[in-house]
Amino acid sequence: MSKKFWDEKFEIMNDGQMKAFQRDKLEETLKWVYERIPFYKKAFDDKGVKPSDFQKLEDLAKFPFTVKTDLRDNYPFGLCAVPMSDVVRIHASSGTTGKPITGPYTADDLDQWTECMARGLWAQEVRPDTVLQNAYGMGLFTGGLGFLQGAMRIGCAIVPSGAGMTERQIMLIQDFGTQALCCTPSYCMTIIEKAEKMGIDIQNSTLKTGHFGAEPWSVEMRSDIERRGGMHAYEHYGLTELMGPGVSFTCEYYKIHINEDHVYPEIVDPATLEPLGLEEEGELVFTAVQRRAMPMIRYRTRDICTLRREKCECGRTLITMDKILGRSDDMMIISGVNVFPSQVESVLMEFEEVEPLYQIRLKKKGYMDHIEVDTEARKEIYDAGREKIDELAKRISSRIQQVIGINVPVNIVPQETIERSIGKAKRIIDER
Ligand code: DLL
Repeated sequence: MSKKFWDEKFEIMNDGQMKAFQRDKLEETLKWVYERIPFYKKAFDDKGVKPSDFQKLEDLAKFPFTVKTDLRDNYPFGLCAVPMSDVVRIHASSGTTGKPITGPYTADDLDQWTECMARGLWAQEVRPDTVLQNAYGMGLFTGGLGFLQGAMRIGCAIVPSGAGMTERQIMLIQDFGTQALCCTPSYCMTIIEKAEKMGIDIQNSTLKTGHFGAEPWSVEMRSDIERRGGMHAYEHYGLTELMGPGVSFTCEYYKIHINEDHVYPEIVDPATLEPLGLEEEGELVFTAVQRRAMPMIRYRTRDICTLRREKCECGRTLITMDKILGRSDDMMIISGVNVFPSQVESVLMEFEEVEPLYQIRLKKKGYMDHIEVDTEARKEIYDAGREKIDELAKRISSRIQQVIGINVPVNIVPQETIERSIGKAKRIIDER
């Protein structure tokens, strides 16, 4: 019988032992960055803290935060603590503007990351005999190689298809008997839609599991992928600054467990930066517990989330996080209401008549922001004519009003108008 946990020692470690482990490693890490990275030395000194002020986990709150602009200001390797001779890989996030964020790894960092990925995939039914198709972008993006490494460690039969060429992805699934599919959830939707159009019964294909991440997606989207794709839709979360995917993963009960022996999580109020407690919603902040090339200290992710410490039926004791609500940068304030694209997505997905495709157009009306939602309907709706289309748009709009509390015009745009994603979907079009 195969083992239940990939790494029993850490995955079911008791709270006291985990805290002691984190404390010891964080103490080393704080010292490591203070002695090696001028940026951290200055930041700690400016705040009047020394690594020796860290005695217990709560003391971490005394230390300064790190933000994305710190990485930009120190581009490319100003926050790297080791010489290039100790660096074995450099990833980077594409970044929408300006220079990318760099992610250097030592051989040991790479090994830790690989272990985190293997842990997650193992929890998601992946085994050595699994045929795993990796359709994340291969290259600088951490998704492709992160999943490759984890799957290699387990010993899967890996199909490194990379992102895009959707018809070929479908052919590979059929011909190679792919059981596990790794890609963004929006790309999985693109694959499912394409297969349905090609008349292929993807629901009854060999696919058993999906390993999705890199962008926010609603629970409703997950159910839709499971139903139409005939697979369990699991999740991975992470970011380039911390290692890439592998920060957390869902178990079979859809609880998102954080690899807290590698990344120490906190939640803070994004406005006051005061620490918040368990079960309170705020910004996720992570500190690298044992990385060596570029260990981030109290890194503000901008991701809005809630942490929970509750018993999970899977047996893992690793702390859990809720699904990411969205990025604080993607939060829109419409008529005084805070709105994330994922909330709009949840409402849209209640409607069987619409395709899981949408874009939010952010506009200015006088001094106020307002939004419109574009989505596509199922073929039957277009076939039924204008009246049916208008009636559907009205129903969705009134449901958004009911659930989110704002008035949002909904446009059912012609078929194939909304760009199909092969990676991270672009949900907001800023037309202000
Ligand atoms: O997206 C790493 C990754 C690759 C994670 C593959 C999972 C799977 P970045 O490109 O640096 O790294 O983007 C990181 O993406 O701060 C979140 O805003 C968002 N994100 C990542 N995973 C999720 C998720 C990778 N499961 C940024 N749910 C993060 C919601 C996610 N948002």
